[in-house]
Amino acid sequence: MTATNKGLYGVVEGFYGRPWNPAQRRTLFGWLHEGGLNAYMYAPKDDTKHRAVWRELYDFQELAALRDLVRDCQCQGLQFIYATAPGLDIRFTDAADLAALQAKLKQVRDLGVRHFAILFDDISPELTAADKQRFGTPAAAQAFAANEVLKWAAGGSGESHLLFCPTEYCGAFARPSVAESAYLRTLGEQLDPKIDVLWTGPEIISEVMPVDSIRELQRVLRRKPMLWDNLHANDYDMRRLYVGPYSGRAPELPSEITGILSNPNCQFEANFIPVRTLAAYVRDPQTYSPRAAYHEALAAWLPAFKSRGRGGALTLEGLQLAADIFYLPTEFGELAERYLADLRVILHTPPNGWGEVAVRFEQTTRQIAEVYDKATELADRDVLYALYPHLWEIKETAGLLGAWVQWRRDHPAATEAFVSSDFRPKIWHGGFAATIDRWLPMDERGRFKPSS
Ligand code: GDL
Repeated sequence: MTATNKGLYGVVEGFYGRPWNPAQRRTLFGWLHEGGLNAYMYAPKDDTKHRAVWRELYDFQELAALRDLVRDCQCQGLQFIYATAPGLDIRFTDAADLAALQAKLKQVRDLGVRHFAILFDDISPELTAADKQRFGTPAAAQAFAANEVLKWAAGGSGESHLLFCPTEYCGAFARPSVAESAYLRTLGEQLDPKIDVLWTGPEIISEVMPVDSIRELQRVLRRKPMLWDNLHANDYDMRRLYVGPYSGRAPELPSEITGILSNPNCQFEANFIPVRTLAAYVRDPQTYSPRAAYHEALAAWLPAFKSRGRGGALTLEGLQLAADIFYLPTEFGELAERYLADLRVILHTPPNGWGEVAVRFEQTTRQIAEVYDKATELADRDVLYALYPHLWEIKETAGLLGAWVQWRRDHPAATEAFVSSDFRPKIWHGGFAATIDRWLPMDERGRFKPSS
């Protein structure tokens, strides 16, 4: 039996920003099906009816669109999980609010959905005076609402399933710690044991998911958690993109959890490798190798880069170079690592000591520019547009580095700094956040100190 037989494994559309469109979701369902994954959770933060105005019912047209989505999902043999996020302003003692929640879920239940989720992430868990009087704590109030939802979701038939996202949804949020959190303990005691609890790991973005930390959580929650995995999420910094492999999750992890829902890049088309490698991990966690799965996925992704131009298609090596640059939140792929290592040598050595390093560095610099040029000729414009700002940025950066290396070669004894009209102050990496980065830079240990 594979891990997938035992739980829900797939993707949660759970990021901030523009939700995916129906065609993108259909493509996703194909990827999930092909990889042997089995679940999709609908939870786009900025779909107003999911969160901001969760009480509002779907109109006729919206329901028709949702019906199509559920059908497309289920046709691929996947579980469609519908999530609602009422936490911003729900009043737990208000019968009208509970009725609104029930009516909304009934609309979706009538479309054939049997898997639901209620999310309380990213809210301030303050209770109203009335809620406080009745429930005492946010955990008790949320558990009450979730237990009610579980009953409604079952309808008459008794067949349904509920996921719950807590407000303390990662180790870093648990107060004072996972083991001692009164909030998590109350959930463990009061949530119906059939309800699955979502967890993002030690952090919101967890590079690793230590099995011991999951076992500790199980004891408090009195159940195995389900992972909401933000490894490839990029909504928190739109300058980043993550096309590296699923990694940092041990072979023993699947037996300690009830599933994994990956919340990946906002740019849908960038998620081919994240989804494919997640599938490889889930199929066989024992033999899973992130780098091997990554190479397999790169080769499988290459056909999406067919060219319409005369410059010829992107090569596998070119694709790998770009993907190694946009790899994982705290890791570069090997070609990017090598490029950066070469750059450090070049920055800190006089040109007469560069040797082969500079030859290799300049070749890679040219390759980066070429990747951008070839990408602009892509037949699939959706793939291009998903990657565009990122490819532009590396092309421009390579341009700067190429110009600097040339200048350094031509001025080996220079004491003054390199200045180029191609890179003007306030235009090159200008703007609000970049200005703050310069005034209050963060060092490698996370310390902020004003620059002089
Ligand atoms: C979060 C949000 C999620 C967001 C992610 C990455 C959860 C449970 N909630 O905190 O919507 O996409 O971080 O920024 O992860």
